[in-house]
Amino acid sequence: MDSDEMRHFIQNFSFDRCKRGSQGFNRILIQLFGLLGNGKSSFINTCIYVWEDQQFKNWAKAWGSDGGSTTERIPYKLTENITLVDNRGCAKMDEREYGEIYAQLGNLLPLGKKVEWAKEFQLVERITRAEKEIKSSDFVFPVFIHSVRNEITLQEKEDLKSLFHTAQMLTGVFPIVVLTRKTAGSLIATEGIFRDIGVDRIFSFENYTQKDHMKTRGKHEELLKFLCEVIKDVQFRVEKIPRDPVKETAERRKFVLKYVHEADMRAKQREEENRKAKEKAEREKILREQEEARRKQREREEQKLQEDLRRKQQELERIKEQESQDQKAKELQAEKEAQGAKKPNRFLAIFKSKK
Ligand SMILES: Nc1nc2c(ncn2[C@@H]2O[C@H](COP(=O)(O)OP(=O)(O)O)[C@@H](O)[C@H]2O)c(=O)[nH]1
Ligand SMILES: [Mg+2]
Repeated sequence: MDSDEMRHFIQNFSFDRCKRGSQGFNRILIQLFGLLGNGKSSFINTCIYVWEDQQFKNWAKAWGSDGGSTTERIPYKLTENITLVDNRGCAKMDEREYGEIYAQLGNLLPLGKKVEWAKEFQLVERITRAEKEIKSSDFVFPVFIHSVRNEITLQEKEDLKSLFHTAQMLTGVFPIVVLTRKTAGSLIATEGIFRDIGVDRIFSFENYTQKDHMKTRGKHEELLKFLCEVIKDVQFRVEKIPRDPVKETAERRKFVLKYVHEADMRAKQREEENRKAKEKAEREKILREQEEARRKQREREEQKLQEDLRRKQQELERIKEQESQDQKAKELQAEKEAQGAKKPNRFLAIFKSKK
């Protein structure tokens, strides 16, 4: 198909024209997901720019600190039957964030509602409250957005694998991957990682941005190809398999609520374990400090004892020295006296001679 044919194909897609009829569906929601800053909003801008063929605008409020959005799930209508859905995105991937992603992929959270609403309630409550607003006539198509600039670790690869399989279970579609910033890292290596995970449809883009929105045929065609691929996949899924959107939505809700509940329990258990570990570490620290204080006290007492001993020895040596000096003095005295007794008495000798 050339560009015009692709445009025609996209513009004219409608569930009513599918072989089995609409079966209760009336639009495709292309639900973007992925970590914050990977180019979701910019990809929406690119889609609108290519599709509407008008002046570039930052429609999806890309490059804001929180993705620029104040809305939980923001819909951008592309055609009567195709809507793109952006979201705030999360900064990390953990079980709680997965709950949010599953709720979005399951189309269980309202579209176009301000985030303030979401802040007040836990996810389970938000899902329950949104129940009446959710249209089961939406066919959710998951598209994972990843920037080639961000390398994927082995652990992240494992996490993504399970995320993608759950996405497939929830929506019936294995996610398509859109790589953004395709020249900012190794495109081949990144594609390889996603292929390992099981992704077989990968599109790569250099998004149109405020700085660089010079139109190129390559980007335009790639984007139209992407939209055609989504439509063909949706057609396949509704033509080959009989569907019951109302029942499917109820099942998705059940699955996500169960997941969120179990993830909450696991998180609480982890928090409890962390609290206990912290307490244990605190107790051990106190014991170590007490032991250290006792050791220092023993050291001080030992030092004092040594000092006393040393002083006493000195005293003893001084006494011994004194005694030995006294002894010497006595001996000297005795010697002197002994010598005095041996000398002849001079006066007695004179007296004897005169006689
Ligand atoms: N050069 C380039 N910049 C991009 C591309 N995609 C996104 N960006 C930039 O990356 C930043 C985050 O993009 P944004 O669309 O807000 O990400 P989000 O948080 O996933 O919605 C912005 O500064 C965008 O201009 C791309 O393909 N090429
Ligand atoms: Mg964003």
